[in-house]
Amino acid sequence: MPVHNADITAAFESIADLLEIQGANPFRIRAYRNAARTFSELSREARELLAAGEDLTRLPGIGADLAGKARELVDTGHCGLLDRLRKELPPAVTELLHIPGLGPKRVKSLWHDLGVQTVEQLVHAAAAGRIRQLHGFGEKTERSILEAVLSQANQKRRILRSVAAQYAESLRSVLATIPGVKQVTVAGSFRRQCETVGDIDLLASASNATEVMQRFTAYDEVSDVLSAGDTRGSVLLKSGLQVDLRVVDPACYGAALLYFTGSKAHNIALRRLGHKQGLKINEYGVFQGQTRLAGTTEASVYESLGLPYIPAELRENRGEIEQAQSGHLPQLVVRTDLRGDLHAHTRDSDGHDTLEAMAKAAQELGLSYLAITDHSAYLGVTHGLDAARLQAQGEMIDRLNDTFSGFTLLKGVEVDILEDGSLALSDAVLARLDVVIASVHSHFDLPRTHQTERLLRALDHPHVTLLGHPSGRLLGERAPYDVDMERVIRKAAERGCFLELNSQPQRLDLNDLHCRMARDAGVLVSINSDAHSTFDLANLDCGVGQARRGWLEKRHVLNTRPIGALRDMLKVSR
Ligand code: DGT
Ligand code: CA
Ligand code: CA
Ligand code: ZN
Repeated sequence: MPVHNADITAAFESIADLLEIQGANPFRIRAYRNAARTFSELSREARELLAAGEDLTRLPGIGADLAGKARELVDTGHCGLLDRLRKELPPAVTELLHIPGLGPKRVKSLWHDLGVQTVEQLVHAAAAGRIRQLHGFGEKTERSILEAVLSQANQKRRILRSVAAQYAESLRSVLATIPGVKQVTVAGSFRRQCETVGDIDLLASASNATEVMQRFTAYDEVSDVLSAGDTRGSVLLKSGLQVDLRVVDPACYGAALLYFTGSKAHNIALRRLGHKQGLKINEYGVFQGQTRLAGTTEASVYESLGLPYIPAELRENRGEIEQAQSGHLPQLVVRTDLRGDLHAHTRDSDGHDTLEAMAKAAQELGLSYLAITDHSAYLGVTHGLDAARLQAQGEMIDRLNDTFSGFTLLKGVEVDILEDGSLALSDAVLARLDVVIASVHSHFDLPRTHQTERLLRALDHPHVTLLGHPSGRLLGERAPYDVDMERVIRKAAERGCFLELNSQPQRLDLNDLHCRMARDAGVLVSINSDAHSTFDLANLDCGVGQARRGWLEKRHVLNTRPIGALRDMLKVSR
């Protein structure tokens, strides 16, 4: 059974949680959390890296001990430490951790002080008013815990697309190699490049559906078979992820793919359009009376409705059908349109690799420029650069640039926006750089007006080129800060500066709707990796997916410009 990065992440998170419940050393706990983060954001599978003889200690925050544990997981599917920790604690205690608002500290206290081990006992304790008596809880917390338990009971968990991708791709390739199978596609929200997915929808075309279904339910990562018919089935993987499979006749593949790609709103709008033309559309094809007009390919279905092919990322019923009818669908940006990347870190701050290594990796990905934007000195935790170290880094970049042909390192910084909207480095220092990314890394929960003014003030700074990760959200972890994004975008338009689409899978910030707002306001978006190691440059693929959901074309994206044009635009912006 292949071990995925998501499994390693989950194991390290569990270790951190269990250690915290036990009251272990905070540094040790933090090390496991950081390691979990590293594996969750890794663009290649750890097992592939190991198979290729790569050293996992090269990854951010991974020392010899953690690398050893990751290897143990890849080799055996188990981690001795985790197994031992689980034996030391009552198993249900860890389930309490999945309740929003209950971190390891609180779980520890519930268990030690009230003997609460299960969700059921938790509900009883809350109902009896015993939780509010615990140190650090209170009546309000007690009530919100109870509400969280009740609402969680009827809510499905969504997972990051990048995590689902690891499972989807393995399963897809297993199914694709079964004799008789012609095509297998991951459909649903996954294909529409949504940032998170509720489940994975697989569609296969095959003459021997029954056999395909048998192999699917017997797949070695399946923990539960929820349903299994001749042509459709649903399973739960050991990771908790649900996978739906539908097997259809090759002649219906296009119609079925369209149907299972969704979105539901897009499907309904298409069906309504067909209805007006006297056509019936379903997952088997397009019908006029008894005659089947189309259905083998998606394009044939659209064509029968008088429409051009609509890319999956646009299928949200957000105006794409009208634009298709009038011949104004956007020509969405593709990964190969990107000429460079304007946000990357090195060892000089919190990155893991050297300038040389980052430059080499960027060239190998076909990029012709990379902006080095280490953190400013304000945040002590990230070993930020002050004016002197920035100057030294700039000299190093000049020397390296002399050795490249057809590739340029740009000098930059990711400067902190302070609470009042001023920046952590002086104008004189910023003026010497090619790219200045201004980002919020503190005071996330200011009131809306204050937060908005703060960002507007930062953008007023004449040397700022880009607003970094504009909403500050971390998917599944931290909500966006409360800010009037329309005003921020208008300000960027006035100033002639740009917005970042941060491509880290957990950020994807700007979101799709804000990308479209930027487009409409004439503000160019820069699709940036925010790489903290050479591996992370591959984040750009995720960013391009999000940009496509935001209707961005090549011309709307700053870093599709060749270096000469880019330099001109960077100058105009400041
Ligand atoms: P998810 O799984 O929540 O991330 O989102 P989807 O879009 O993948 O939704 P899912 O898995 O429930 O269904 C996959 C696709 O199947 C969906 O995008 C459209 C299609 N579909 C499902 N239920 C219906 C329905 O009731 N009516 C129509 N027209 N299409 C449906
Ligand atoms: Ca789905
Ligand atoms: Ca589904
Ligand atoms: Zn950064």
